[in-house]
Amino acid sequence: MNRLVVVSNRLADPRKASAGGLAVALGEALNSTGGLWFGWSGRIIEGGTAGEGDLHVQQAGRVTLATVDIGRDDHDAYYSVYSNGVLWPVFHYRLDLARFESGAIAGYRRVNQLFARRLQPLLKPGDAIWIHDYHLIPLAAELRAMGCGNPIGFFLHIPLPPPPIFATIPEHDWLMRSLFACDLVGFQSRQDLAHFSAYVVTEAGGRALGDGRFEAFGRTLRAGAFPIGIDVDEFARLAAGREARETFATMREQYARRSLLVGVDRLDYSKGLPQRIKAFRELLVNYPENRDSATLIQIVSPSRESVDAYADILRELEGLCGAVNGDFGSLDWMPVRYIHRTVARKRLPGLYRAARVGLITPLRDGMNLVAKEYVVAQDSDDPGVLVLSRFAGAAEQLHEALLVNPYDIRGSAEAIQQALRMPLAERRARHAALLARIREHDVHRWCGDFLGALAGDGPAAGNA
Ligand code: GDG
Repeated sequence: MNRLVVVSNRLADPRKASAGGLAVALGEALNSTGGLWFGWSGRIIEGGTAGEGDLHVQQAGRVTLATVDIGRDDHDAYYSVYSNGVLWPVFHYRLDLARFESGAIAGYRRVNQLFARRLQPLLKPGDAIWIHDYHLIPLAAELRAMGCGNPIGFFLHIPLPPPPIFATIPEHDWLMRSLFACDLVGFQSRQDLAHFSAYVVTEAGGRALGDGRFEAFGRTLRAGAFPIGIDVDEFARLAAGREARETFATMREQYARRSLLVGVDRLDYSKGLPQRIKAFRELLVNYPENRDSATLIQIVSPSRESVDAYADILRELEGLCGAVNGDFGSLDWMPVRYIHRTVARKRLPGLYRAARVGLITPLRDGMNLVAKEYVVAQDSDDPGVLVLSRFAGAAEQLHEALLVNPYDIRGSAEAIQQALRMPLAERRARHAALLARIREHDVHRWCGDFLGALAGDGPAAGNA
């Protein structure tokens, strides 16, 4: 197999277990080809020159890690304003939160050009290039403009909205045209793929040629749904480890008389956190038998704190949790334990396993890996129940979860009640079906399917 070159905004050292399943899977694919992983170094140069940044190259086993510094102004425009202030909210259907500031697009483009300029000299003929996510949509086009003829694939980790929403971005035409510089474009779900297809036909005047092939802007590419998975064996190993078992034992002891519900999310307005707290409150109101019993542990790991909308959601969440605890709590029962901190990865499976219900209710999510981790961490003989938003990409695969509309507070509370009361036989049957599908579509399959399609020997469509 040809050498693989992965490009993403951030890198992880694939040798470290804390890196998580995605980094491990990409690391394996890179390792097997002696590959190159390229991205931002994480370093911001105060007062740096626009469009400039030093390159650092280091070896991690057989994998070469190449990273670039970014100047302060470029970083603000590329990362905070355009990627996370325009693309992230619009792609998650949140036009109300988008900051369409003219000017930021220039910084976004400058950083993509800088990446292309630093990457191009490192490329060899025959390298397969795999670009990840919304920070780097124009990168393939910038590489092509420098004469790069290598196969290029792009995978979008977040949802692709339908054309009328996507077209609110002033530069939507340029973004899509840039994407057509790729040979293969991958999405998380069939719904995202359908939105891409609709855009090509209705906005770009292009054609769906069938068999995952699309023609627009004078080019042809292949596009498909490649639902990302987790590294099931790695996560099962973590679940069997000392830290996870300790966490499980502590939780079970502390909540022996109670039913635990768990939510684990990055702090983000796409994750439906206020709606989740409201649904939990509704449960306590409508089903009083859960008072002094049901306890929600909500882990919110800090994220993108420099972006204003994230500070707002944090304040709203703190207010809602405080009100539930104030209105319903007693001397020895706090209904919501809200923790705004990152929990060690080795402890997560123990927390998941101790919880009778996993509450994963984003308003919109590309996939949502926490849903899959929750299922894998369960005891098959006495598993908990997954309550999952129908608007997470994972819902296309995880039919046996209790699927909810997170905007429907009352309906979500009903589903939580159903989960808490679900008989053992039904829990086991649902869990077995979910686990089998998560295992079948794990992160290695995702990686293999995408790279197979890029090499031209696999279908361009996923098969969730
Ligand atoms: C994007 C897309 C898509 C969370 N809190 C803690 C922690 N986590 C870990 C989870 C999980 C990961 O972070 C989160 O992954 P998600 O998939 O849920 O969400 P995003 O971060 O938004 O990821 C998403 C994904 O890309 C992959 O394509 O599924 O739709 O938005 O692994 O376990 N890990 C630790 N402590 C925490 O407190 N250690």
